[in-house]
Amino acid sequence: MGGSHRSGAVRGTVASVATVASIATGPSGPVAATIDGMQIAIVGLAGSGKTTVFNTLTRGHAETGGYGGVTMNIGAVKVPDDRLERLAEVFKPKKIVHADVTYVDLPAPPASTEGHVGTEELPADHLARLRDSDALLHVARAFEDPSHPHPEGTVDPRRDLDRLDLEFTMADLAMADRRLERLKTSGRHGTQAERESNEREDVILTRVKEALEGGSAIRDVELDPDDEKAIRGFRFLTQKPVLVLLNVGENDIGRAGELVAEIAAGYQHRHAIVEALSARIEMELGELEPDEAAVFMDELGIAESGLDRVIALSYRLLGLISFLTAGPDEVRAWPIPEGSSAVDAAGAIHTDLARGFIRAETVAYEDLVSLGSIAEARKAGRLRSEGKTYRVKDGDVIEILFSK
Ligand SMILES: Nc1nc2c(ncn2[C@@H]2O[C@H](COP(=O)(O)OP(=O)(O)OP(=O)(O)O)[C@@H](O)[C@H]2O)c(=O)[nH]1
Ligand SMILES: [Mg+2]
Repeated sequence: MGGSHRSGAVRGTVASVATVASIATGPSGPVAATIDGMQIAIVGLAGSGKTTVFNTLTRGHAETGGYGGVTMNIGAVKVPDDRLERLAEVFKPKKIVHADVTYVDLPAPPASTEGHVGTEELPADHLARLRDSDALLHVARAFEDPSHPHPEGTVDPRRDLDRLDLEFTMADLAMADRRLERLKTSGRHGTQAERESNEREDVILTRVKEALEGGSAIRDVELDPDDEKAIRGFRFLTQKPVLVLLNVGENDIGRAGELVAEIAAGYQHRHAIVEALSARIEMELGELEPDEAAVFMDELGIAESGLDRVIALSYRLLGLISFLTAGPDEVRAWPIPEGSSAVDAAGAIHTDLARGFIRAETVAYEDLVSLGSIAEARKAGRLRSEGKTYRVKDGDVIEILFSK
């Protein structure tokens, strides 16, 4: 036992919580990505603008316009957070570390035919990425472009959304059916505990199957936490939270709000958000220097880039909040699920901090910046001592005290 320590002391020795890997992505070359952490799959019909959105988010240069491309692109994106810059003014750290989210740009699944579920015919690595993702970013084409006619002849985002949703519904249904079939034959064997667990699974999957057959997504089925846990392993596609992104044309930015309202009215699902973005414009903005971008935005009559909003929305969709750590080495945002406790927060930094947790010294971001320093916050009684079960709030600046 080495007495009590502060989280800042070990942070220097914990190089990085995330692992970095390179993933070959075909013609567009390798894209470095953070594998750990949350992943969002960008899905949508062929030519809807998925890769353009991916490039926008990651400031990447993956090839677009393949129309039915087969390349998977993976990239990590920093979650914008002005608070880190403000804290850096106070702490003058050596570095600033943003929370990040990984986006995976997946080719459109082939259409289903009699006896074949298109989504299941995706290459194994693509399907695994899709199933492992924590949320979906569903891009639907809302832009007109005579040089790229829509294969259906008309631009109709609602129709396209439904089409892909139906593909995912069929993929989930096929999986539920297979499992129910198996439970029917082998479910009666095993120990009593196994048989009971099989029966329970049968009941939940039957509900899920009925919902899917009725055209609902699993995200709309009311499942209690135990039910959810029982089917978590299936990684159902229609259970994932979804951000619908209407990819509007450069001439339609003015009526994007109207279109969002119209589509959202017909897309009332739990864990679903509808937003609009002009992917082409955002991609071009991302390639400009900040002052050039400001001029371009002025010309287009747009007040703010939609990009930060989309990233922030995806973060919220994942149910994440950020707590902050600040010191002379680094100022950092840490993503944790909403509802996490102080000891969970400690564990997000390092397992040693969770194991030896003594207490968390916490101050709200607003208090810290208005008072100017930790010492002043302490004097003003705004620095609180919190125990293991404290429910962490977004923007809490935390230092963990722990024993080794
Ligand atoms: N005019 C216009 N064209 C766009 C916009 N977004 C994408 N495009 C164009 O539409 C075509 C398809 O865009 P991609 O981003 O490659 O679409 P995708 O969904 O990745 O396509 P696949 O991967 O082939 O399924 C490209 O030629 C893009 O330049 C937009 O907002 N406006
Ligand atoms: Mg693409």
